[in-house]
Amino acid sequence: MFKKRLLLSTVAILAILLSNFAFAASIVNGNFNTDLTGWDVLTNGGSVQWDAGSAMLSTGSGDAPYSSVLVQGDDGNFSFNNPLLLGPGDDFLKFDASFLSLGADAQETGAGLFADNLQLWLYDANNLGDVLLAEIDALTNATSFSISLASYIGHSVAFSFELNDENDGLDSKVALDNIRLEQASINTVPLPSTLLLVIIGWFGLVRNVVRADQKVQS
Ligand SMILES: [Ca+2]
Ligand SMILES: [Ca+2]
Repeated sequence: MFKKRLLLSTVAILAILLSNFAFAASIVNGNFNTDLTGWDVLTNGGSVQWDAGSAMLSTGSGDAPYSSVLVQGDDGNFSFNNPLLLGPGDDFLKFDASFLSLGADAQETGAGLFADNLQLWLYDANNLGDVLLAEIDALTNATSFSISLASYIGHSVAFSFELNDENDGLDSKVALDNIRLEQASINTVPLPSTLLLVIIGWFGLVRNVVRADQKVQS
């Protein structure tokens, strides 16, 4: 009897542990070690290619919004076949982005008000609101970026990196790498009170089983 209760309580603890830690999402192939597996690509005058362990987005001749797009969680057509469900621990989206100029584009007049730029969009699979998480000018010197996702836990989303080719007279490219979801701090996750109570009860059952065995043996 005691052993049966012990087994049931152990199963309950495992279920609670899994329910608390199984919901964090993860970016598939965010380090682009060998290819662009896990990502969908769309281009409109630009290009997206795997290059030496990163994803290389480039603008092309003329200017076009969203000249090259790399997206995960959606195929680019908002069908959301494989959205990322953000859960506890998905506190930040972090990535590296290194920009390089491709020089003058003779098809651009340079009359535009904006430089080529990379936009990072969060698209919500359930129409709870799409969000422009970041807009990074191609002339920036920064290479590492961290975006808080605290407001979007529980949402099913797609992340879309979109390189815009503005009429600035130039073409640009950006190497994306190390795209990942990170927890704010791995040392500050409190144990839910219900889980603590179950663990305490489990130790009580173990003690009773040991005592019962000792009685049988004596
Ligand atoms: Ca261009
Ligand atoms: Ca341009």
